[in-house]
Amino acid sequence: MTLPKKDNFSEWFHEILQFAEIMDVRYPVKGLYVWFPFGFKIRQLVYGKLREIMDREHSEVYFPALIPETELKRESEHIRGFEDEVYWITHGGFSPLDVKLALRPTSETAMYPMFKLWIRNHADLPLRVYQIVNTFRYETKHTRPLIRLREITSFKEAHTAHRSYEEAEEQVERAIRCYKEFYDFLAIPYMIIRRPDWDKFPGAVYTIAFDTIMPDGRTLQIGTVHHLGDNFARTFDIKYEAVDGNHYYVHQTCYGISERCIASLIGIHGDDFGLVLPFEVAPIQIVLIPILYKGKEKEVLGFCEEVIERIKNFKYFIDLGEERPGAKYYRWELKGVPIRFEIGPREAESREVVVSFRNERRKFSVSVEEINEEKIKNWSEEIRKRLREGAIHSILQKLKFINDLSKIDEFIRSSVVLLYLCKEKTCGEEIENRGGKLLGWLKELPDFLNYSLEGNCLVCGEKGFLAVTARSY
Ligand code: A5A
Ligand code: MG
Repeated sequence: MTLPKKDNFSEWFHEILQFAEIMDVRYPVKGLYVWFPFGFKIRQLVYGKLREIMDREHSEVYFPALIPETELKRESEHIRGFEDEVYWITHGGFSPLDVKLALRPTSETAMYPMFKLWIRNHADLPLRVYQIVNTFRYETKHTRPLIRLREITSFKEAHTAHRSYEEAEEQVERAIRCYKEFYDFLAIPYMIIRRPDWDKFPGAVYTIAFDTIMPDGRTLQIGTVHHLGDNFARTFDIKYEAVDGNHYYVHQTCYGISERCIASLIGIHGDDFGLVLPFEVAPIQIVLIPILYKGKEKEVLGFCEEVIERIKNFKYFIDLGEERPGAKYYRWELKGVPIRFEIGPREAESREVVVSFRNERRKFSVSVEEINEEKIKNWSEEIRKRLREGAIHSILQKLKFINDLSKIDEFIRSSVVLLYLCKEKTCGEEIENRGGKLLGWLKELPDFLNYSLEGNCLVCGEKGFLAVTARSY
């Protein structure tokens, strides 16, 4: 059994989840998968960072997984968007329920009836909460582990309420900053794209998405931020008493990230040898491989102890197993351990360590005296920087800027296409009819692109903005 080459991305992605023990895909319900212990540790580390970021300005809550049909159906656009994806609970034992219960596809309609009770006057605002829960969507497109699930196991959803449309808009910006920090931490490059009006979240005024590009050239939406205006407030009658004594509807936002963040982490950084992880989210950060020769064990192991003393504040593992060093290298590379120390008699003698970075598979030696916490933290930063550079390099190869309508057919099916487009639906359709999906308009320019955000619409020639089309997951 060997891992398929990453060029064959779909197969590689599927196999690596099993090989590296991230997800077990053998669970007998379509679209549901099992986290292995190793995969779950990565999840814990990744979501630990997400929690750290959210906890600065949000309070964590927990709302029930079941939503009464009466609440779910109150916001008409929202339910129209989700009705074909909802799982229903109709019975308790043998008794039919008076009110059917939905398994939450997302939690607006679970939370907002309670927001009505929680929010009394302006002092209760802004309200900012989040939860990390499972949600259920009866997806009809091809399901895939970590990418399109019917039980999303790691749905981080934040919900906020504010005094005005403008304050909610300011929250949209804050949410974007949170998600930037999170994905920069993971060294995942992204485009921040405002979705077309006809493709926004059901019930939202507008939707801004984070999209990344996977190695097969398809884009993956790895997070979304929605301005809800007062749409849900009107439906759920969420009002506050202002300083002037009048009652006004709140304005809301919500934003979410799922385990797609881990799909992008694995898919974008991994290689033919397996997982490649940023140092901070690796369950094992440094592995020591002692190379033991008869008669030299004591020197080598003694020297290893000395090295361990210097890295004990990190997650390290010394592999004392019986296998050959090569077999150990292979296993820990598969698991994405970012840093490997090889320590044999020669190293013990010269008081040096052979260091190998997983991302570059390049070896160099350092003297033991140089190994300390600061050094490792520098290495960690260096690894993150290189991972991001590598990811950008491969993303740029999949992007194609087009300024001539006649060229579009050549690239629209094979590349992520950048082009100028106005906001008219007819112009968007003209492009989509040629085979790509319009993701929307770049809200800001990523640091890896160098184009003007404005130009003439390629279809009608009127004022347009830098748009992106793609084949997407
Ligand atoms: N309440 C808001 C936050 C919401 O539900 N937004 S959303 O529908 O866009 O979902 C948030 C994010 O979850 C998406 O951006 C996408 O990255 C992820 N997501 C959506 N459906 C998914 C699925 N079936 N499997 C995995 N991730 C999914
Ligand atoms: Mg959907």
